[in-house]
Amino acid sequence: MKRIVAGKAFELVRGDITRERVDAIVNAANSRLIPGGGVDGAIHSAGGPEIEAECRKIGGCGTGMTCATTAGKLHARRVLHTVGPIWRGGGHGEAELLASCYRSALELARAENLRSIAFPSISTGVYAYPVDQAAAIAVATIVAFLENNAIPEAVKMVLFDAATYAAYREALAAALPA
Ligand code: AR6
Repeated sequence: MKRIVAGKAFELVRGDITRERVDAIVNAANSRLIPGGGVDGAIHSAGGPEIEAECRKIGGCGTGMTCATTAGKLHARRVLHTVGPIWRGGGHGEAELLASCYRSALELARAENLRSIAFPSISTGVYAYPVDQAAAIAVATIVAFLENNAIPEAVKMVLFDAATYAAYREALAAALPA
């Protein structure tokens, strides 16, 4: 599913983000930037040890914030590690922190002139954020950024399973009817 927002592409696809050829691949990391499971584990195992070495040097990243490293062996220039909130019922600032993940990653991409970027569904795996709510926040934040900024020019959300893809498709259809 694809939409054009202020001349820029916003696309949802199903797949494995480690296979993307883009300027920036976003990782759903943890605040210590220590390789974990899920998409984080997949990115480190496909990207090789250089990514972990840079993560170690950085030392950590706050929730809602994004830090950049090399992309190692991935077909990308940079990995942008963003730290999603752990779902604790919704009353602990989770929505604003999740929006901040997408915004800070997009701001870093703009600052580093990274023109294409791929996101996974941040926080909806191990961190247990309800996917319908997370999808609405992700879509709204990305659309607002594309409306107000020239770079990145292409944003792709790479969604691993059918239920996650369906949630994002509904959110995008609601935000931007065809
Ligand atoms: N490509 C795209 N999406 C993927 C891939 C992949 N290769 N693998 C899994 N997903 P999660 P979180 C999806 O748990 O909830 C780690 O241990 C997955 O199906 O990876 O933000 C970190 O170190 C789900 O839809 O991230 C942190 O400790 C989505 O990616 C913690 O998990 C996010 O699931 C972060 O948890």
